[in-house]
Amino acid sequence: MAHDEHAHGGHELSFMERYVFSVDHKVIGLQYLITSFIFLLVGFALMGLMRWQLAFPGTPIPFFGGLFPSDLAPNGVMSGEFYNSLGAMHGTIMVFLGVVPLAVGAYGNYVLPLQIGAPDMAFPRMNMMSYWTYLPGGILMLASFLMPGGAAQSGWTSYPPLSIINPGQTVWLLSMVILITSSLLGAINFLVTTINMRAPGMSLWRLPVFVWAQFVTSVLLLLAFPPLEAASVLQLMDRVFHTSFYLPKDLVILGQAYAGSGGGQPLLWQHLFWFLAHPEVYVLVLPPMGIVAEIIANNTRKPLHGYKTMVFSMIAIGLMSFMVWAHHMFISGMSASLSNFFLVTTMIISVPSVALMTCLVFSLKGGSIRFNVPMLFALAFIPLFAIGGLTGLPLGLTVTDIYLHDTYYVIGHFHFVVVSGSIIALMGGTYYWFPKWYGRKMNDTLGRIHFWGTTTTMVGIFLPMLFMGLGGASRRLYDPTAQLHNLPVQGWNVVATYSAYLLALFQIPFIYNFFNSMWNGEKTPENPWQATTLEWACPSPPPHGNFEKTPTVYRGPYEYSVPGRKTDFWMQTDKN
Ligand code: HEM
Ligand SMILES: [Cu+2]
Repeated sequence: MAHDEHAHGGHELSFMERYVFSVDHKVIGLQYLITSFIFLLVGFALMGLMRWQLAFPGTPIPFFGGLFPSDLAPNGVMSGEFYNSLGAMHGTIMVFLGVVPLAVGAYGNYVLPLQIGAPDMAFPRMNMMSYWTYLPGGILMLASFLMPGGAAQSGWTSYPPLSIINPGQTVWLLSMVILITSSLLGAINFLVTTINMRAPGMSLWRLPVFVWAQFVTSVLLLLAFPPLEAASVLQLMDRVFHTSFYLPKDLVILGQAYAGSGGGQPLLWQHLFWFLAHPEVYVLVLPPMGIVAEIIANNTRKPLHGYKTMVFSMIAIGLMSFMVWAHHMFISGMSASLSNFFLVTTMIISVPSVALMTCLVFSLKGGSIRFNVPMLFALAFIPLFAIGGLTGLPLGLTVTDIYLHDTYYVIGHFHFVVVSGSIIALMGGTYYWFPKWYGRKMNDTLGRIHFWGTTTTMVGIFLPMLFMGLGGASRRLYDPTAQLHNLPVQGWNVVATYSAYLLALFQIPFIYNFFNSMWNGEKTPENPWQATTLEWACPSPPPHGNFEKTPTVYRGPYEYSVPGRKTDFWMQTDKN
């Protein structure tokens, strides 16, 4: 309270200033957390509908089928157009409204200023603006379902000329421009905060891996998003003002010559899109890796193996991620020398990625591991994410990609990365930092049920996708049984669908646990995990301004089990 008053010119904060239009990074972090969890649920629900159609094509959607307008789902049976909208919106919502805002907006916002010993972000008002552009952008994206013809239908990649046809695409593009603006505001803030706001003694080599991960991520967002923002504006012009940036001459749509077309380049969009979207993959992955590193150091009770290797690997990944984008376009038509270039850069970027994973594995060696709930998630991340990463290699090799491109193998590959990789790590992060957010612990038994249920059902969803893809099943198909070549693997679609519904059930204990523990969880002290980093050197939850007085940092982030010390952890703020 005392802090609030002097920080805000001596007046009491109203409810609105405190919880709605707050400039406090912790409140904004929690706003991002709740909002992005809700969007994740929405994205998941859309996918739940699609999964029904994939497993049992042509049969009415149970329970909900009757709720949809008859043009979208006549007699409760999903139409092809509706399927396409669900697919495009699932991908878009999960990536841009779910995982990135959760990884960066929520965890970054809450934890980064604490870990560097800062009272807040460098630009608190800009931080608030970032959230308040994200939320309307997200709502607008959802509202696009109300457009005539429904929401966008050309995948989260929105390739023209297909994307130019559908009115929902206009709203998709508008909302993307708003969301990108929000991300840029956040990225600048994170960079300036990390550079300028570190506590005395917090040199770069004393930053926790999580901070480094957020830093590299912010550089990626800052450099990769503007081209897509510009590209989206151009596509918007094609749609609304009938320019022709992406439309070739003599385009014929549904048997009719398309009046607006002429002289444009569909491939231009693909390049601009993937110039963002490949770095975006690392945006989805680096912060979760940072979380896993924090949890592993804390629960093996020993320093991370290869801290500097991890940091240099992340920087290398950051730089290289701008040189690999066209591996998504091997079969869009490019010369052999160009595709070889992108093949080679893709193989090179996998080296630092493997280095990161290797450091995490070696960090386990010789530790006396505490198998608490956050650690279970961190441990599961390693093999599951590795499946995601390694299945990417055949997609980066031109020869094998010709076969695998646009099959369910691709869907399996990147879902191992973003679901059983990123999301698993982010869930672990919730259990890990919850005591800091609310001064209470989440229930352990419910956490374990959630963990085992989630990890096993995830494998049950995504492993079948790899099998189906290897069998040749194409992605983005409304009715997989309409093609003979899909029939032999159709059974796997049923397995994946039931696993997905089970996965949904196993989120109930998590949601209950989260909200129940906010009020009824076991009370915890300031540093319940006996961790070393700065966020554990202030009260839980931290007051406005975070630290009672500016902390001084004396040592690196992971001084666990230092010989000769009474306790097995040595906080960064402890002088001796
Ligand atoms: C348990 C959770 C999830 C399940 C069961 C699931 C399932 C699916 C399925 C079945 C498709 C393929 C649709 C088709 O080919 O027609 C798909 C596409 C996609 N998913 Fe997910 N998904 C999940 C979570 C996520 C998450 C967390 C992300 C991103 C962070 C994500 C991103 C995407 C993207 C980008 C596409 C491609 C959409 C397109 O074709 O343009 N998904 N998902
Ligand atoms: Cu890529």
